[in-house]
Amino acid sequence: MHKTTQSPLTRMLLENPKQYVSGEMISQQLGISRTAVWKQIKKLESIGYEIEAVTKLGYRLLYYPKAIDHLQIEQQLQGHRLGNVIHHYDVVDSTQVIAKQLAEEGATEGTVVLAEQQVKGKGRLGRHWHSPYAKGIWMSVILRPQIPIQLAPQLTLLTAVALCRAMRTYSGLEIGIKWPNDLLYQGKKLSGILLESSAEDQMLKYVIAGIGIDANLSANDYDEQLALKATSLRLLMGKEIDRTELIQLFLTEWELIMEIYERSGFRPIAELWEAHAISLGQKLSLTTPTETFMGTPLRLTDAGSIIVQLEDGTEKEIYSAEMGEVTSNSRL
Ligand code: BTX
Repeated sequence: MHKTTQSPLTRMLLENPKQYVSGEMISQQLGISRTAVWKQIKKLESIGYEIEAVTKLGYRLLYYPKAIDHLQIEQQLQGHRLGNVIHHYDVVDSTQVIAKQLAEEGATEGTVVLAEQQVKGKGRLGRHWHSPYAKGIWMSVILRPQIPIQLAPQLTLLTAVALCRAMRTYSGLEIGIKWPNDLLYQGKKLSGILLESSAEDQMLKYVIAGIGIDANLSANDYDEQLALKATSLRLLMGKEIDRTELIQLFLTEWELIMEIYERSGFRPIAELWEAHAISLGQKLSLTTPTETFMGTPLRLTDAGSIIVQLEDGTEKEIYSAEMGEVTSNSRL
């Protein structure tokens, strides 16, 4: 479970916000060597603190992460379907693995697993999900939907709709969905969704919905490669994101969208999805497990696949593909 660190060094930096505290002063007050001070600074940086070091001036605290208050979320969501049991870890391999284990042990629907850091965060198709300490929302939620396995893609789209709406409400930014489940702002990825399911007799037994949100990552938290294609809400909004509030907002929105789905089926969800989509009506490249071709995604089907218009005008149904860059911005 998560604990907040309050070392004597943290207190010194916190007591002098926005000011430089010299290495010598820290070393004298704490009775440790300058090298030991530097090592402690590095340790703080590894748990999400952002500290500027300037020769002759010393260290200045630029940012420190506020912990997620999972008890507050649990309290607020008592009686709700999602989020009234939260397991909050410090550092884990992947929240997906822990949630799967809990699901196998019979954990109820809506159980949430949160971690401050993931060292083996999972993306789709074996890709890695970068999950630095205390900077994002890295969570997995156990769902127990009573639907046949072939409808699982609908859940991914439903989750993307709920997440997109919650992030739009929180940020006021026109965040959009790129099929099937990337949330982007001006071409940069802010969030990823990974659904893993277990089935029995063609019915879903449980689904582990993994949600990664780049809430408070700074530019330094991305390597060169990722900086080209990813960004965080904090970078876009210029202020710290309250992770507790955003998680609560998302879980509430998600529950609402699930109720619409159960009451009225997938059509209203597909309409919401299309209204938030940024990949419809744009010509782009599509890479399926077997080929890459150009096409213009037109609409969602009720199975959660997408109808793409090919260059010769014919239409093709796509179940799984990576969408490339938009090559023409002429919407149909
Ligand atoms: P995806 O396969 O669509 O996206 C993975 C790709 O996204 C990577 O190859 C990389 O290019 C890029 N990427 C990696 N990390 C980040 C990041 N932090 N921000 C933006 N882009 C990134 C999407 O997979 C599904 C991700 C689900 C992550 C959650 S976190 C909680 C849960 N636990 C877990 O292990 N995975 C899920």
